[in-house]
Amino acid sequence: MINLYQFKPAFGLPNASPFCMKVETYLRMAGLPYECVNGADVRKAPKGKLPYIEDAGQRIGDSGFIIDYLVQTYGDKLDEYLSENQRAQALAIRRMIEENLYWAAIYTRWIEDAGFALTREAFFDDMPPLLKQLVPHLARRALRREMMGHGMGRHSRDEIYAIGCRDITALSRLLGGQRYFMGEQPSSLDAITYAFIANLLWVPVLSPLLDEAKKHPNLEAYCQRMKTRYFATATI
Ligand SMILES: N[C@@H](CCC(=O)N[C@@H](CS)C(=O)NCC(=O)O)C(=O)O
Repeated sequence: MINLYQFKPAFGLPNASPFCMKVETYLRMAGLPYECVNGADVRKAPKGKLPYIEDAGQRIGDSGFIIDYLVQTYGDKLDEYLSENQRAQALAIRRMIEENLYWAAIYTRWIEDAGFALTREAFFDDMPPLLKQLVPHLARRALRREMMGHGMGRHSRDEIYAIGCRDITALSRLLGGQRYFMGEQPSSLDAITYAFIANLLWVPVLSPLLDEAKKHPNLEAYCQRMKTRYFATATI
């Protein structure tokens, strides 16, 4: 059995970490049996971040390496039909989402005061009182530093939202009227696009990113399609 170590579910989503939700979505799409270990300890993760998995005595960190491992071990159930060119396009879309849009989303949840109030409640509500006072602020400070290191944190609020909104518009154009991002058939890219778009659209954190996502009805319809197809049996 594959064990998926992740944060506890929040905001009514399978996971409020899009990287954790990406791996769970992939496991469901590929039809691989798994169990979630919610509320996992980040300090025990091989790369100091969640998600990670344990399978056949191995621990693998990083959502991308996890999917590589699953493909090598259990076969490429989702992407067999993709051409080399489509694989290259999927990689470019993935990088835009994970390495750029993600940081604009982090700004809405962790740096903006209103977003931070909701994030704090969602992630840390069950901590003992003293830790609940301290840990969210330490996490916020760490993310502020990471955002500076990445470069996104050096931009103004307006610039960050302009950058993020462009990515959302691009995603809507790339999807167009297709059922899935690579066409009429799902691919592993959909585990990423679904996890990240749902984490913008279906989270109560208000921001220009949410406003932009709502302007593109194909994104909402797409998330509903993915949820119905892969999470119909889930409690969340
Ligand atoms: N490249 C990693 C990114 C994972 C990641 O950023 N995880 C965040 C949550 S979304 C995390 O664990 N943060 C906790 C920390 O940095 O202490 C992946 O693809 O899994």
